[in-house]
Amino acid sequence: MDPYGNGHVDYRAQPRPDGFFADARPKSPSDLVEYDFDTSPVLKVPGDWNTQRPELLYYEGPLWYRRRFEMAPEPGRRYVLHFEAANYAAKVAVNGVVVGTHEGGFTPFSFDVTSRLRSGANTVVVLVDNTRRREAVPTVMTDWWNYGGLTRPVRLLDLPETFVRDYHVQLARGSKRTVAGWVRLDGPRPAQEVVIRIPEARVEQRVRTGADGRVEFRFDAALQPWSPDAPKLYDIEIAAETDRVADRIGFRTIEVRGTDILLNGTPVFLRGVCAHEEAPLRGGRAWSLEDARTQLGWVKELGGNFVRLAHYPHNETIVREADRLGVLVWAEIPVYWTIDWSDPRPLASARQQLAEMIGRDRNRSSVVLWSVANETPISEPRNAFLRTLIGDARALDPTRLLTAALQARGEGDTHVIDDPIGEQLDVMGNNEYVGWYDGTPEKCDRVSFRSPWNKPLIMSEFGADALAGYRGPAEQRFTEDHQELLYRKQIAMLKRIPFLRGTAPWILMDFRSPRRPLPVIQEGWNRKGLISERGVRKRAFDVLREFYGELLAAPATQR
Ligand code: GCB
Repeated sequence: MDPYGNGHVDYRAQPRPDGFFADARPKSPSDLVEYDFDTSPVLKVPGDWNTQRPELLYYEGPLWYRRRFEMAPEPGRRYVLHFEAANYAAKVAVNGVVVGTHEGGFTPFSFDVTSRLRSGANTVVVLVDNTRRREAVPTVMTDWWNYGGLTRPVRLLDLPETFVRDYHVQLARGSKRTVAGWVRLDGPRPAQEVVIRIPEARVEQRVRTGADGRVEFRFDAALQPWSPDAPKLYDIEIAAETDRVADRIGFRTIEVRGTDILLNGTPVFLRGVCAHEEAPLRGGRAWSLEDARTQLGWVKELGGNFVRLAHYPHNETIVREADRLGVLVWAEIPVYWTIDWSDPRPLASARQQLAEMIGRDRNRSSVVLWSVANETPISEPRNAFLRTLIGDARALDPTRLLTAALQARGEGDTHVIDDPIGEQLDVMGNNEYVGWYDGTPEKCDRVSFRSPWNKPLIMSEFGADALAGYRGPAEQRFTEDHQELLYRKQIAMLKRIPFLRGTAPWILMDFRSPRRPLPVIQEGWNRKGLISERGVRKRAFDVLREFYGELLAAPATQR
């Protein structure tokens, strides 16, 4: 832990060329070296630092990681150091030389370290800094824990000199049988023959990359569509001359027609719930397959077919597990609340995070919605900011639907969803807390929603805090009984919205938030979970499950 950044700036606050990146040890008894990784505390990677040591629970600042390893790099190979995420800013050195930096806490990045590795002992030093900053995305104000560190796996990839850098294999927009995509090779032999194979569908497509390493392709195939009912995945192989990669990919279409969302051409209602990336039971940032299975298992137990992975890109494991289990995903970037819209730095960061999220998950059939923002206050600079993100998302991925969690404008008991950004989106998301921040649960009996945009609406948040096990009269806030009443009233209200095509109440599980100090009840936790952080289901869980059971039984609903 290095709260004053002593490892990279000196006492005049000037950069230190001899900083901790050198991983030095005293060469003689008289040598002054005021740090020592060998005897420093040990942290597990992957994992946030906050939940690993009590003194790190609230820590926000620079922290250093060092890892030594032995290897024998082979000539003609490429070595890439790959981070699935580091929150928030990371600076990486290999054998004392800085190889790169990255900002943004929830998306992957990598550095080619081929020329830096040696035969024998190697050292990697990573400075991770989760200081909240005005110009960062998210900015200083959120309602979640600022878990710091190497929160997801880090790998050293051993690759051929020319390797498959990236690929896109999905159905062409609106088509049920035309697969459209591209492959990109990286390395000194960019022009190669590439074979795309889907053995189960008898696909073997040969293409040639150009001098830029890229090739686009299109072919027809008879493919069983992926859906929550039948999450069919196909083994795919992309075989270039010097490298081959394997993946499991599902094929489905997702479109909007009027106020309907069409999955594989059939209207679907998204029976969902929001989730933070917080580990059930053990606490801290989630990253493992077990975490993903617990969370998605709960979504399934609710009778759900949809999850909103709020408020930033979650780990790739849960998205892949959603592919496998058949759960539709809303994925979002942390453009949240109070970004400084006129500062070019947050815009650049948001664009980068959006591109990195789409780049990672573009082949996941579970992901049907990209969301560009949450509860951002309307203004011309904000609208321009979001329009830029929407333009980027459409250019990067023309196959998926775009949304954002908006906030309606109250006209008495009528809530009007007319945020100008709604016009640019395919699906409107709307967060509302009628009965919690906005009146008492009875208010739900009176409220109605309308919108000038003829588009589907997902109620992307609603809910109430309740402490698991706290019982009392239904008007007593924070009791399970109050939360239960609110869910009943909310559901009755939601059923009256003719253009409603999905619901994602806030939230699956209680999560840590420094904004929630209420003693006894909150103790640093946002208690709007349907399940406590210890896995206890609250009464509202059953209310939502009943509602989703009813929807499942309704003939027009696709499961
Ligand atoms: C919201 C936010 C969410 C908060 C939630 C709450 O509107 O989008 O991040 O945690 O309300 O509990 O207040």
